[in-house]
Amino acid sequence: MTDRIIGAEVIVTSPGRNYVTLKLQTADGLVGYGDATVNGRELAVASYLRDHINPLLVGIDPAQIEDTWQYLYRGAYWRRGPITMAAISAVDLAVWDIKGKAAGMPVYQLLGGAVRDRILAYTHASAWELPELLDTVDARRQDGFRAVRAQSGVPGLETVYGVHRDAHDYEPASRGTAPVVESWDTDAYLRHAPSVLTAVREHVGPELALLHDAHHRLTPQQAARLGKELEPADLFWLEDVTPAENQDALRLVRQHTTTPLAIGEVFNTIYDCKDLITEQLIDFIRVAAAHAGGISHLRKIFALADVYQVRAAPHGPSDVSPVSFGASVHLGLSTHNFAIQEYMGYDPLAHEVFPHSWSFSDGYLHPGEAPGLGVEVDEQLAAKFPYEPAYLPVARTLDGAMTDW
Ligand code: GCO
Ligand code: MG
Repeated sequence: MTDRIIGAEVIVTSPGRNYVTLKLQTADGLVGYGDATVNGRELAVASYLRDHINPLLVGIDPAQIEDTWQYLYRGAYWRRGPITMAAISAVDLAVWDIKGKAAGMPVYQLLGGAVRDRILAYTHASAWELPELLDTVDARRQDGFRAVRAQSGVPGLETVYGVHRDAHDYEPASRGTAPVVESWDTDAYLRHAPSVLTAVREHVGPELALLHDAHHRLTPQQAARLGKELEPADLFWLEDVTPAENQDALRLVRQHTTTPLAIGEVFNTIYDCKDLITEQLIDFIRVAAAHAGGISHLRKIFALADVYQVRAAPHGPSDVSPVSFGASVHLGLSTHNFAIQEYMGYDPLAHEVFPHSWSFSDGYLHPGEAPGLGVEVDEQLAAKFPYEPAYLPVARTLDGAMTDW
């Protein structure tokens, strides 16, 4: 029996980049943390929590996780959407954290216990030119990774998603009061990407799991062509080929290629992906614990996916905080159809502000044995890094029209 919630607070901090964290406190002194970060729209979720949710949480029983989720989801009347669902996710993660701490158990134990010893992770390798990209992939393998996402520049373009011209690290959001404008030309990309990925495959040999992200930019026909042309590169997956709103597109893509397809980082409920799963139009579902309703809702999505041999592979960029990243790793250890976890990595300051029991070694992740989610917040340190306005880029085609970033 856990005591009721007596305090709910939002912590906005920027150790390297902005994060929104919900902190819940119980009458018996337990503290639970949840992540509500939506990259480039952070303060909207902070306000949703502060102004509309936190006042409702004081007095509730945090042990009633599912009821709390239903209360916030059904009770809003205005359902779904990234801001609402990020706020619900944060509450869900915080009450799972409290339940684990009250039980003295890591959350993966509450979810049914371990079904594997460790979770395969993939990271990013990016460089503008192919020789540097091959070096970067090699460096990631030296770091222990057995799965790597490769992104390169495109001749004729100044800026491209997933890669900075002069750096081998990639962080999409930039601080400032307006988004950076990137350029895009699908034809130039389609002429170049297959040769780059095939060259990476030749360089690394057959075993390394190789991934690539098209970041929602292609038409169904272009996506089908790319999938087909990438078959010799034997990708682990091709990600987000078409904009997430056009789910019918995946039908056409599927008919033309055996390249495995992954989608879902911008989805926020099971309703965004149920047809993709039940019609077996995708191979991997990439919903994140911070954005799609927390552990409680991800479990439902993954259970549906399991029936159709679709595997779970949550989004794990630097813009989901170490809190929800930890939650994802607990799910990974306890979910049978969990395939792989994206691990883009964090600024060293983020590791300090959010000390965590989860760990990476030899290409694999483990949530650790600390009770709850195993991620704490050093609030004194967090206070030293106040929010800084930052935006994701936008993109325009060469004729100047807005396009999908
Ligand atoms: C990924 C993603 C990210 C997103 C970012 C937006 O696969 O990791 O596409 O790089 O662009 O999370 O905030
Ligand atoms: Mg992606």
